[in-house]
Amino acid sequence: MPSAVHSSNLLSIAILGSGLGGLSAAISLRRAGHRVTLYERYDFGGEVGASLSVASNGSRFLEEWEIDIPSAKPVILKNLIRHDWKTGEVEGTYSLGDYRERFGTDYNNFHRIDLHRHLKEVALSDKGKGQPAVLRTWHKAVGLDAEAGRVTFENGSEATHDVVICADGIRSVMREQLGVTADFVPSTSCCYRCIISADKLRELGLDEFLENNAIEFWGGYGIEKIVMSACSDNNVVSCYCFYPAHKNDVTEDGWNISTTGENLAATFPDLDERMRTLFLNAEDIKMWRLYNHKPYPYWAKGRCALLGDAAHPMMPDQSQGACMAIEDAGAIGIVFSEKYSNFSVEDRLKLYELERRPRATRLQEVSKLARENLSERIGWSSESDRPGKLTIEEVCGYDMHAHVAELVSKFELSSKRT
Ligand SMILES: Cc1cc2nc3c(=O)[nH]c(=O)nc-3n(C[C@H](O)[C@H](O)[C@H](O)COP(=O)(O)OP(=O)(O)OC[C@H]3O[C@@H](n4cnc5c(N)ncnc54)[C@H](O)[C@@H]3O)c2cc1C
Ligand SMILES: *[C@@H]1O[C@H](CO)[C@@H](O)[C@H](O)[C@H]1NC(C)=O
Ligand SMILES: *[C@@H]1O[C@H](CO)[C@@H](O)[C@H](O)[C@H]1NC(C)=O
Ligand SMILES: *[C@@H]1O[C@H](CO)[C@@H](O)[C@H](O)[C@H]1NC(C)=O
Ligand SMILES: *[C@@H]1O[C@H](CO)[C@@H](O)[C@H](O)[C@H]1NC(C)=O
Ligand SMILES: CC(=O)N[C@H]1CO[C@H](CO)[C@@H](O)[C@@H]1O
Repeated sequence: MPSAVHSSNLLSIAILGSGLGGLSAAISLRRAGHRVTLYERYDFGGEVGASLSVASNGSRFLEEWEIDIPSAKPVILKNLIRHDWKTGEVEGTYSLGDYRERFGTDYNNFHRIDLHRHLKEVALSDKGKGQPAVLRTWHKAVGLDAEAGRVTFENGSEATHDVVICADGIRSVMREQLGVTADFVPSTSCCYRCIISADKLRELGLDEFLENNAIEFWGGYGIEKIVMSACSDNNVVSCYCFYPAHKNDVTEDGWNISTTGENLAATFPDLDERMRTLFLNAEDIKMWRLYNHKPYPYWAKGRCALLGDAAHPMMPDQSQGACMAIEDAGAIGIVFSEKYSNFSVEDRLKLYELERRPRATRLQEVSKLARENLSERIGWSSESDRPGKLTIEEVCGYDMHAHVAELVSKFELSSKRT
């Protein structure tokens, strides 16, 4: 049964794209009392992905939304570990020991597919606060009238909603429909993602990688870097392997371009032998072309706004892409809560942009800085050795509810002035 909702706040909201961003927004908006329809171009057959870490300010929203986090099978991170590139010897450990005490939640490391599956269940479930969202698969959005809130799909059908959230990923087509042209260049880095099962690792005598509850790094000063972590209740180990793009110049684009363990191992000839063994036995290996996107001039127009990678694609080097999409979803839920129901749709979306754009832009910038300098990554950067450097405190000590309220007071002042 839908729970009681103040009817003046009830809106019909479309979300275009049901990745982690779109699904999170569906959850926050149904909880805020709205009728949500998700439109997704595919049907999730053959979903792919590797590990995604969700730091406290993303996890905070998962808790706020009453997500049953254990059923998305996280590994709770306790350490960051740095290895010597060639020998694999441990060079440094940053303990996250008191993380929950300091930041209020665990530092959860999920497999993308586990988190996606669970968020989808929660968004569509009869249980939980608000009305279940409706999911329409095989609905590829191709056109958008921002003022009218009208979406056109590939087969010519249309839908009109009070609000349209465009969560259609880094290659967003809806972004262009809002008049934003992406300004981006291919990075000089590419990345392999691979996963290997715990059973396989045990067979190979590499059980040690299953016991650390850590994100483990090799390299990271310069383009080459390996980032390894376990996810899926410690049943899967996932690696991101960054290398100079010229080595094989992936030109294809997408999340599902496969390659072989031989190619992967050959890319890193002088790496720790244990990692090369892992690569040769990896079970699923994908190539990932990286791009540097400049921040977009605006996110909101009329009844529409961008969210997640569509709004702020970033380098993966601060592990904040999924977290930022979850934070966006948190913000959209706050501005569309009962508390701000006397604002127009247009103003609420502007408020969302004001809340989110500066922080996401900052994360985009510092993610780019961390691409070739591990010392810029949060966790390795707590001691302030450069003014303005991103720290764990800045990322995780951010109180969005209070910040939105503060923006609203300024927002009202500025609208009174004009
Ligand atoms: C298949 C896949 C695998 C990924 N694997 C990893 C990974 O291993 N590691 C990592 O760090 N990040 C990965 N990512 C990216 C990561 O999920 C995002 O950076 C982050 O979660 C933000 O998500 P998002 O919802 O904004 O975008 P995305 O996760 O990209 O989701 C966008 C969604 O919109 C849909 N869509 C696109 N265009 C349209 C359209 N015109 N109409 C309707 N629907 C549309 C897509 O099918 C997709 O479901 C992956 C993304 C995808 C889609
Ligand atoms: C990804 O590629 C594999 C084959 O390499 C295929 O079986 C799977 O369906 C693909 N997934 C998607 C979402 O396209
Ligand atoms: C488009 O696809 C939807 C969903 O499958 C269907 O309901 C609708 O009738 C189709 N419209 C046209 C014009 O084919
Ligand atoms: C909305 O209501 C609050 C009081 O609850 C008031 O301070 C604010 O000015 C109102 N805003 C608008 C746009 O009407
Ligand atoms: C890497 O980052 C650290 C910390 O900000 C900085 O002191 C150092 O100069 C950077 N190194 C390079 C090569 O830019
Ligand atoms: C928006 C949000 O959840 N912010 C939180 C970030 O983390 C700090 C520390 O735990 C909390 O105080 C904030 O509420």
